[in-house]
Formats: sequence, structure tokens, C-alpha cells
Amino acid sequence: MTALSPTFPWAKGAKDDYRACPVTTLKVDLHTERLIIANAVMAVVCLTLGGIAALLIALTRWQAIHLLDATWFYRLLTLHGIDMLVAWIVFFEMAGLHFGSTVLLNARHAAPKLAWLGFILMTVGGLMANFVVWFDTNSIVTFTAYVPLKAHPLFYLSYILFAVGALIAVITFFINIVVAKREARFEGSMPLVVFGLMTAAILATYTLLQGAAAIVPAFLWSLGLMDLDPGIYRNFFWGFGHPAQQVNLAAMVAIWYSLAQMTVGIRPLNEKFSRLAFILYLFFINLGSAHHLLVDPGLTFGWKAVNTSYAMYLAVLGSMMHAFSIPAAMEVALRAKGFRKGLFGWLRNGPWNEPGFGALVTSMILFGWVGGVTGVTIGTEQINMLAHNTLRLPGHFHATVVGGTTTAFMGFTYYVIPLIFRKELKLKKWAVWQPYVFGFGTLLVSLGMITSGLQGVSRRNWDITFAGVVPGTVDLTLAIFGIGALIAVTGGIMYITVVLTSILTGPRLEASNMLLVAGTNNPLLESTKLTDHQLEDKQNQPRGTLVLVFAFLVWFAVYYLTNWWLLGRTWFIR
Ligand code: HEM
Ligand SMILES: [Cu+2]
Repeated sequence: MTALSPTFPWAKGAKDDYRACPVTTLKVDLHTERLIIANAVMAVVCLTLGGIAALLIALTRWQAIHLLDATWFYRLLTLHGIDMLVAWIVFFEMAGLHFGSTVLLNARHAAPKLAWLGFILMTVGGLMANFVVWFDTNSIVTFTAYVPLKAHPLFYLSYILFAVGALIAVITFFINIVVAKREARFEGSMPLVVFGLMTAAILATYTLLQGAAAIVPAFLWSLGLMDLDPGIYRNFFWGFGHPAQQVNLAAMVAIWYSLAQMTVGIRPLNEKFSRLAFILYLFFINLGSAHHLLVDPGLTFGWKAVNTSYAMYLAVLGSMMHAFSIPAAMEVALRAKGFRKGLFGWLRNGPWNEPGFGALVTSMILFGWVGGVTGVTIGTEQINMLAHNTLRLPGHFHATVVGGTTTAFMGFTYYVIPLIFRKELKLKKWAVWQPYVFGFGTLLVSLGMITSGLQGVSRRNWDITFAGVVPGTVDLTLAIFGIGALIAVTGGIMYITVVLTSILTGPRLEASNMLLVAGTNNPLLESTKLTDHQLEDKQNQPRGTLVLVFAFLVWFAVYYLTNWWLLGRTWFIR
């Protein structure tokens, strides 16, 4: 509780207030603790709002039920996009950034006031967006807010407030890192997880500035102060909207590493390799934004081809590197524990009843095998001509941001509750099942959307029967999607119930365990014990993962080439 001499004027009054976490032995700064709690609570509130909207719009797109009228469908579609993709994910990420820049470095929060300012702006912006869309019919413009659809000026202002708030919170991440370095809170290079979060923070800074370039002109245009070209808006919007997904990606991968450390005690096999993969995101992902503009008339073929090829593949390479290195590290750690039988004995013996492990594996499978493969495919210019604006798009990104990011964040929450909220996790059985239920539902949602899209069902379309010709197989694939939505929403309700029951009931309790269900050992401390000898032991080499990697490549090639085949069958030349 020593008061430190402030390093910077804005850090005045910042104290070295912390408690020592009995499980991880890390210092938890008390400002950080409160910031994490506030951000996490807002994240869950937004997830709840977005989830209610999800259920209702899904029951509308499921043509057999077709629940809502057109206005309500588009209103809730707009709110769903904002509350989920913007609010839930970003609030959660801000909690993660505060955590990574202090607790993981044994450091203090050097700019708590600034961080609270950011939080308040985000909260006001997020609530305002909900109000405007709810009460103003003109502001039902979906979260992309494409010009020339003109929303109320307050709509754009709410985005600006949220973005400025997020930018401020991101800046405090960098301040914390600089101060921690100056105060010698950590030695050498920063831990891998913090490195991953820093990648996310750098991308977020760029992204938010780019977002300002899109939304500020739209705001002025809505006030009648300037003209705005729809093509320019789209270009700027996706300069923001696409990298924003890489922020989510980098944050998710950082969470993957920590979940793998927390549940099976991995030691990254080659830290330089993993860091390089993060750096690839940093340099190459932004250039891939053009895949959103592949049917835009104002841009040349050459520009589109260049911007969706080389750079995108280098970024994809980054994900491939993580997708190998994390399971490989898990395999080595589990083999070192003695699970050496055959190629996959380690996998069978993983702690499947530990929520963090279940969430990690579900998230990696859905993200890579469904989201990644379909994403790269529809990002290919020629194939995009068939897929553009069909349900294949939301089918792809529900596998990435829902099956991937959201599942990982949900799994991570279960550890935040004992370690940061200092409450015992309740309904543990529910927590064990939750990632599987949510993941399975999301898988069906994605597959149902993708297969409907393959048959030409368009996205963001309230009623697809207007032309009168809907093949019967569409009813089938939409039913798969609809049933998946019911299951996914059930998984979402399970998550929210576990979280609320845990944080609202029972006394405050110091955590005593890392693992929630699978045992009383502490893999986090064990991980430091994985010796070089164990890493190099012939018996512990990741042979199973290698097989999985090749299976993945085969699946990827089959799906990709099938799409070219389908494209070839579009025009019959006889
Ligand atoms: C409970 C699981 C969920 C279900 C059942 C669900 C369902 C849907 C449906 C039916 C649509 C409309 C598709 C269309 O007509 O084009 C949609 C759109 C969307 N969803 Fe979800 N969703 C879920 C979770 C999420 C989550 C967790 C996120 C983000 C993290 C998310 C992000 C989006 C986005 C960005 C859109 C596009 C909105 C637009 O086109 O303006 N969804 N979702
Ligand atoms: Cu994109």
C-alpha cells in the first residue's frame, strides 16, 4: 500500500494498491480488479441483450416460423450486431487488456482515472446506440450503417463515444506497459500472452482511428454538413471493420494460450515462433480488408486481386502457426504427464470436464475447421461472386466470432470469477457442459447458414419467399440453422446463469485452486516445471498434432476445390 511517486502527471494519486493472488501468486492491482469487474459486467449485459435479439431474429429467418415483422427484424438485427460484435466483445477485451498490462506483469494500473473515463464513454455510447435504434425507425441501418442509409446523428455519435472510450482504454494499456517496464516489474521480454494482447492493442489503435475516418464523416453528413460518397464510406468502414476482427482474433489467441496454460500447463514450444505469428497479424491483416469490397463497382479488378491475395495469406499463415503451436504444446504437456499411448492418447486423456479446456478445444475447432476454412474460401475473388451477401457470410463469421471468440471468452470468464470477482464458481456441472452446448448449437447455426447460402439464400433478408420459389432443401437447411439457434441460445442462457449465480450469491472468497473441476493441482505453476528434457523427450513429440494438421489441410483443400467446382458449374458451356 505504498504510495508511489507518480511517474506522469495523469497518474497522480495512483497507489500501489494490490493484493497477492493465493493461487497464481500474482499481484492483483485493486484498480485493475474493479475495472475488470465493471467491464466484464457490461460485457455480460450486452451479451444478454444481443442474445435476446439473436433468438428473435433467428426465429424470423427460420422461414417456417417467421416470427417478427420486417421493422422489428431489422431493428433487432441492428441491435444484435452492435451489442454482440461491438459491445460484448470489446468490453470483454478491455477487461483483458487491463488484466494483461498489470496482473500478468505484477504491475500496477498507472492510469486508473483515464481507464474509468474510457469505460464511462463506452458505456454511454453503447447504451445510447441501443436507445437510438430502439426508438428511432430511421436509425435501423444495421451495424455497418452504410451510407446513404441515413440514421439519426445520435446514432453516429454513440459509435464515436464508444470508439473514443475504447481508444482511451487501449492507451492505458500502453501506459501500463511503459510504467511497468520503467519500474522494472518484469524482466526481459514480456510474457507471450501479454505480447498477444499487445498485438491486439496495436491493431485496436489503428482500427479505432480508421473507424473515426468512417464514422466522423458519416456523423457530419447526417447533420447535413457535408456530402459523403457511399463507395468511400464503405472503403473506410471496412478499413475499420475487418481489422477489428483481427483485434478479436489476436485477443482470442492470447486467451487460447492462457487457457492452455491454465488447464493443461503448457509451455510454448517455441516462443519466437508464436511471437512471429502475432507479428504476421500486425503487418498483414489490415491489407486483407478488401474482401468486403469484392462486388463494389468503383474499384478495379487488379486492386481487389492484390488486396485479397498475398497479404491475406500471410495473415492466415499466422493463424496456422498458432493452430499448430497450441495443440502441439498441449500434446507435449499431456504426454509429459504420461498419456503417451498411440497418436491420440493424450487427447483422450485431456481434462474434458474442465470448462476452460472444453471451451478451448471447442473454440479452436469451430474457429479453424469451420470459420477459417470458409473464410479463406469466400475471400477468394471469383468464389466471392457466388457467395457475396448470401447467408454463407454470417455462417462463416458465426463460426469465428461466436464459436471461436465468444466461446473462448466464455470459458475464460469461469476463471475470472474466482480469481478476480473472488466468488466461488457455482453450478459447476453447467459450466462443464456449457461450452459444448453453446459450441454444438453454434456449429449447427453456421452449417445451416452456410448450406442455405450455398443455395442462394441471401443475408439480411426478412423474407425469402417473396419470389415464390424456394426449394425444399432450403427449408431443411434453415431448420438445421433454427434448431442450432435454439441450442446455442440455451448455451448462452447457461453461461449467463452460471455467471450471475456465482457473482450475486455466496460470500466473497479467496480462490484456493486454479482448476475448477478437474483437480486440485495447479497447472499454472506446473507449467514452469515442464523441463527442457521433457520438451525434447522423443516420447513427448507432438505426432498426433501433426496428423491433425494434415487432416486439416486435406479438409481445407477439399472444401476450397469443391467451391471452384461449383463455380465452374454455374455456367454451362456446351
Ligand atoms: C446465440 C447465438 C447466435 C445466434 C442464434 C445468432 C443469430 C444471428 C442471425 C439469425 C443473424 C441474421 C443473419 C441475417 O439475416 O443476415 C445474425 C447476424 C449477426 N450476428 Fe449473430 N447470432 C448469435 C450470436 C452472435 C454473436 C455472439 C455475435 C458476435 C460476437 C454475433 C454477431 C452477428 C453479426 C455481426 C451479425 C450481422 C448483423 C448484420 O448483418 O447487420 N452473433 N446472427
Ligand atoms: Cu473481413
